[in-house]
Amino acid sequence: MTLTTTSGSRAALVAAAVAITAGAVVLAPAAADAATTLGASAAQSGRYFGTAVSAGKLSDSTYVNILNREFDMVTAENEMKMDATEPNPGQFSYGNADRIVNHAVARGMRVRGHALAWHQQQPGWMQSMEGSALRQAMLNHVTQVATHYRGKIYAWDVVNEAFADGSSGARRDSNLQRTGNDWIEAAFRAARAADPGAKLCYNDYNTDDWSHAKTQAVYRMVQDFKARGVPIDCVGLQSHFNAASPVPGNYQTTLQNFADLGVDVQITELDIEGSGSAQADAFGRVTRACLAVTRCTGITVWGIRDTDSWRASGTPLLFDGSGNKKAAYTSVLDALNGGGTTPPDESDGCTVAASVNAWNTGFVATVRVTAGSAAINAWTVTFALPTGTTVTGTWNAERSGDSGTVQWKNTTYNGNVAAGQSVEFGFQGTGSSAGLSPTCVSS
Ligand code: 9MR
Repeated sequence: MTLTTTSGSRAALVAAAVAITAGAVVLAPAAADAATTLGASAAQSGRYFGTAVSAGKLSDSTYVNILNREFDMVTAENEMKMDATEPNPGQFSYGNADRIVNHAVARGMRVRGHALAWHQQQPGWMQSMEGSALRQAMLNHVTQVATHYRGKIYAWDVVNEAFADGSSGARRDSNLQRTGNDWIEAAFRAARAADPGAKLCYNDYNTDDWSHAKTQAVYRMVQDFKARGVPIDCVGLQSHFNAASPVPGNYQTTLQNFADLGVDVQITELDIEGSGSAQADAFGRVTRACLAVTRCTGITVWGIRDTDSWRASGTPLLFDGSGNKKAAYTSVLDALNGGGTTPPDESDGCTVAASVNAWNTGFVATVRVTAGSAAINAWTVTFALPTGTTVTGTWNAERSGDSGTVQWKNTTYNGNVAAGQSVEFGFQGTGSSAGLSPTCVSS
């Protein structure tokens, strides 16, 4: 079987006999029709625009005015977490969370639930638990809280931040993880049983860059859940960005690759430290990346004014401390209204396409790297290979690894590629070539 695909972005999806979801076509409304709020402009393409909300600020009129005017989705910033909702074992406390939900529902806004199970912000009594008693307490918590809010939640962050940072690709060590590797799927099954109408999401940070081990690890878990019928509907990318962790050039690729697993993708806690046009450009890029991915269903920013932020000194939000719209706000609004330009680093750089000749025990892949609108000097192509697949040979590239996440870099003679031109390399492998989704990064 030979199958070739290309994509218009840095990555191409290559799949043998697997349907490929195309990117969304975003129709730009005529200028006269452009919506004037974040929620209304997102709604033009069927998406939502949300914010984290603190119950304690619902008496602040500036805050509430912006909330009611701009947003059509809310997330309780802290009020639905385990410590807030179950301060004592089996004794549930919903006062502050209910205030947020009631505020939203009364105004036709929807609610993202955050979060049913997490290693942080556990109540004291749970922090000291381990083993089967903790597993039972966690499942009871998921069941009780999801049942209390049954029918009122658009999407639940069922499990939050369960993977380790760094290059291990491992689960994060925690008391919940030590109850057994199946704790995440157990939480999802309990949530589905309690509220069958809510979308069930896995939510994490540092999962924005497609080449990061943590991103790959979450991708594999979602792929595995879908394959085994574990109920999962969405992946939340928190997307907390700053100078040390900027919006990656392959962000749209990451969104698309998760979406291609058959889940919705949501940007769940967006904030970008900075100011002025640099910050505005970054917010615009994130917004356009979501708009370009059909199953990226909405964006939530992690607070309203800079002064409401968990990292206020980085001024990472869309409104200043006085509630004025920042350049970042205008950039997001323009993007939602179909304006703005393609992010430069999505049209520069490289794209990758592969054709696969497969037989029952192995395959040969011929991989084509194409430079974008500018020449490139070096390229790296990453494949996340299926479990059990091993690379046995490579030509015209330098390879690291032979299974799992494998990278091919240019050799001394094929790193320089003129704008719009291509080079080819190839590899041979044993095992399955199904579902391959290579990405390309260049410099
Ligand atoms: O913004 C939240 C802050 O008020 C809390 O003190 C903090 C406690 O862990 O949690 C913050 O929200 C986090 C969210 O729940 C999960 N992703 C990271 C967010 C920022 O830390």
